[in-house]
Amino acid sequence: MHVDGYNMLCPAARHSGFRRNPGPFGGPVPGPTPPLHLVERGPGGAARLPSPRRSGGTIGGRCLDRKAPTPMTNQEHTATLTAAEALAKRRQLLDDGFCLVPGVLRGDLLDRMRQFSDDFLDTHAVDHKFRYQGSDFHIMTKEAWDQQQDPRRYHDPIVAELLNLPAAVAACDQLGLENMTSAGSFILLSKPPHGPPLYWHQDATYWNHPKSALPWPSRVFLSYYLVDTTRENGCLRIIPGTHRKRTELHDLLPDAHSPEMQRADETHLAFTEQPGEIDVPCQAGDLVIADGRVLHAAWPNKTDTRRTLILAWWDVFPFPSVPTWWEGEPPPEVHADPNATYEHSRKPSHYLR
Ligand SMILES: O=C(O)CCC(=O)C(=O)O
Ligand SMILES: [Fe+2]
Repeated sequence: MHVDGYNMLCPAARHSGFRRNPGPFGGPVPGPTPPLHLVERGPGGAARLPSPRRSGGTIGGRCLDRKAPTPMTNQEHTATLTAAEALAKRRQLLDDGFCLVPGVLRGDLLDRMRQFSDDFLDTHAVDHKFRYQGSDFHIMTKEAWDQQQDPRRYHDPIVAELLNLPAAVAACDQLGLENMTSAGSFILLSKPPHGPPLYWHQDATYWNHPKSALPWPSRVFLSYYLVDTTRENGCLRIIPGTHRKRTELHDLLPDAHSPEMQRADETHLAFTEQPGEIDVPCQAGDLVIADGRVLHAAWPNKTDTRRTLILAWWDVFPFPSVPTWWEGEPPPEVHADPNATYEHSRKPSHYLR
């Protein structure tokens, strides 16, 4: 992929007085983002302003693009959630494990994301094992790629543009998603025309860690479908609440994206309809924010057109931090040793009750 022309904000620039967004992404935001004060009701019903936001989310030491090639005006690109809508969406993310913010990726960048993904998919074959996901291409910022130099991954300047998308930064900020960090990559997941469904799974890999029991997310995926989605072309399905509540299905599913799951055929239980499941149809460019623990799947694509998804993982509320807007006593798990290490596990543990 492209190597030239990547304009990074280098570490030195971080200390050169360049204005950084004090919000969740910690990345630069062109133009002012109007502050939004969410008012929550305290236990006694009293309105309460959130405590001052902690400053300085980072991108994990990874620099992001200093300026987007096409300047964006906040008029066009700042999220338009009202304070009440933002609170409702935060509530939904906590209760159901996901929420949707309409119209976040728009205009020129949406067009260029479509062009980029079509060009990429037209020139890269998909391994058969990824047929249920459609594709699984990891595209990184150049800087993130330089740190890993993984030949199975790619890099392109458009990654930083997407990760820094002002409307997404503003939406996450409005929701109160604090100290978000990204590894500097997104995943290109494209269901081809007449592609199969995606099995039920949850993507959390930290079930041994006490943070997997917390009522707020530790890791979220931010998804943009580049075409409108419906059941017909393979929209997302979710079982609301399963990020925190164990169901029978949890214990019956193979680990997400494991060889066992990839070998299975479509008669496997992971492809069946489930009680409580809902469709999450999207308009192209809507932002889906989902908790990494929630059970989700996708319908098959029965149309002649590719259904492409761009998905980026973000860590949020780094353990053992408590959201500044949290009311009352935080759960006991936040008192676990923050320096302890835990083996990765995709299997829901006793922390899922
Ligand atoms: O294709 C989709 O809609 C969801 C993809 C997904 O959840 C995954 O690949 O882990
Ligand atoms: Fe997933």
